Amino acid sequence: MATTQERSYQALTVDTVPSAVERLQYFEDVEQLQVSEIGDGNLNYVFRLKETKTDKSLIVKQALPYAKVVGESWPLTLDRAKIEYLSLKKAAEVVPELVPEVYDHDQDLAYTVMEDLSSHVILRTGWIAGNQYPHLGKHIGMYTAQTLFHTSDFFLHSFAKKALVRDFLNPELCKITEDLVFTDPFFDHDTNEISDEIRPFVVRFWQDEELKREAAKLKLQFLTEAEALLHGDLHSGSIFVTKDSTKVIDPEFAFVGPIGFDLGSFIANLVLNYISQEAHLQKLEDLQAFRKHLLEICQQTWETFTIQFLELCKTKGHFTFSSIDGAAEACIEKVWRDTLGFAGCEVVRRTIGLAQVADLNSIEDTPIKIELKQKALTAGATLIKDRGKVKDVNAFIAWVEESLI
Ligand code: SR1
Ligand code: MG
Repeated sequence: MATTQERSYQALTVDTVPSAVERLQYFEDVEQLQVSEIGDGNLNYVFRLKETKTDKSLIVKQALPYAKVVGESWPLTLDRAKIEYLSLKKAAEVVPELVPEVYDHDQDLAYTVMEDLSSHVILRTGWIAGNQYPHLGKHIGMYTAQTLFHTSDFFLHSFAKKALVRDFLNPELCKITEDLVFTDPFFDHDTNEISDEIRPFVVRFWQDEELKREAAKLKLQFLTEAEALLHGDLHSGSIFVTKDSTKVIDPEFAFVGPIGFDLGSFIANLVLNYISQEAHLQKLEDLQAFRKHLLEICQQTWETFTIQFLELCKTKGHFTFSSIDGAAEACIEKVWRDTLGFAGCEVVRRTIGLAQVADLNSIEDTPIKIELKQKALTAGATLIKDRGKVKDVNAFIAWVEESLI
């Protein structure tokens, strides 16, 4: 039976969306807006509303009651629009410069009105084109340190933390990740997308029992470790960039989970781009320079995250974590291990699971694409199985340089 929310829900169209922003009184005349649907994600409608006369614009993002990437056969809760809205508001409390400004939210119609980021590009697109973003590592390190620390037990009172867990339960979207990231790609499941050319390699990959055991441990961590409020889907398609600015968008998968998951998602998508550049950048010197840049971003992300997180523990953390030598540092060591393991799962999933990445899939030369996908699968498996052996970010960078040439 349809819930009250579903009964009052209606999908917006280019004709009806102007009425959704009327109450904001942001535009001079909502009748004169130019409206286009620009969503290229897997789940939602994204409308851009522009007023030529004033040169003002806004984005209206509306959740659909099903997963757009699959169709109406995959129903999906509208609650995710509220989760995304609340999560963006929460992030804005600590890193307002790293998220889009949010102006309005309608729970029944499951839409959020926010800043238009048309001056930015999606990081995945920018990276595929070989563009460099010199401040990105610092920005993502800061975003993760600030959002994760301030929603963890290092900062929150125990009661406030439990309330946060309750407010961001998000079971349906978590289940998508539990299935698509931690389960299906490790088995011959019908959600996977595996071409005939790569199938024999993948069949051997599925026979690795140690790999499946380690992936199962990571899934259990994802299910049970309520460490901090995560973005939940921090891949390079969830980040808008210019040379100077970074904006993290789309936290509809937010829930209280293991801290390493966000960092792992980001690093995984960086690794996928690193691998794919062998096909995108033709000149060896360009390839080497761009890969060096990607690894610098990785290093800056991790170092900024750890420095800021530990500093916050010292200055704003609870007595237990600020006063006992090594207590916060031990957490960081665990987060590093988890980051590598979660990165491995995300690499595997984006290579053979549902919702793959253009970094690899846009490669036109099929034999090269297959070779690079095999490289990605091997790298993902190594990250999952050897996550405890790669001691720090420098060791990780050395491993990438050695094994992903
Ligand atoms: C059915 S949703 C597929 C994927 O899109 C989102 O970006 C998440 O990564 C999700 O797993
Ligand atoms: Mg998304």
